[in-house]
Amino acid sequence: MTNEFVFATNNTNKLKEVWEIASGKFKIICPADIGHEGELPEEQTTLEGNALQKARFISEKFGINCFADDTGLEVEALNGEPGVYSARYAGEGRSAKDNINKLLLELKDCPNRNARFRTVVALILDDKEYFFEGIVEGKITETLRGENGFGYDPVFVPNSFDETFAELPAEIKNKISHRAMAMEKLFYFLRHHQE
Ligand code: ITT
Repeated sequence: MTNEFVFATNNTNKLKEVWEIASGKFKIICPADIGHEGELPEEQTTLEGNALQKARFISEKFGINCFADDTGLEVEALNGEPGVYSARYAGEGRSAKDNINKLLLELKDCPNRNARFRTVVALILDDKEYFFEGIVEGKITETLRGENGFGYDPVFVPNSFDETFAELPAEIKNKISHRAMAMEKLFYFLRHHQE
């Protein structure tokens, strides 16, 4: 089996993380590398649905195997929100800072800061579909801390750590994160498939 795969994402931060997680195991390329420019559709109401829609879009357009990741921040006190709507929590086209500010406002004076990141990876391999999930539990801080990472990383402290994902070095995030868990399952599956 080839060890080159297309990761159907337009998020360069995700791509960099997956390069690091996959290093030495698989060569990961992105839609632009095979000539796709522009948005990937994600119009579903679940992480599974969106991951599958992005993977199918590239797989059908180019007739290739590929995988996609959809990720959400699920906050206990907000009944799992923003979840699948994490990217546009503060509204369509708003920045990560806007999303974080809305989150901190919603949680103002709320003692329950429990939250988790959940990543669902959808893989299309020889016309079959497979899913892999990764979850990291943690807490939402009161203020933004750190410059590393992206998205909600400055306000998320994974359990067993004192630092946010944006304060931790990338090597640590990429060992313990939701994305690392889901990708390790994907790469394990790919290594053992058709053995
Ligand atoms: P693609 O669909 O092109 O892969 P995206 O940025 O739209 O990229 P998602 O829909 O999966 O990706 O992301 C949902 C939101 O969650 C978005 O606001 C991200 O910034 C945020 N997010 C995803 N992974 C994250 C991580 O590891 N740390 C912090 N925030 C993250």
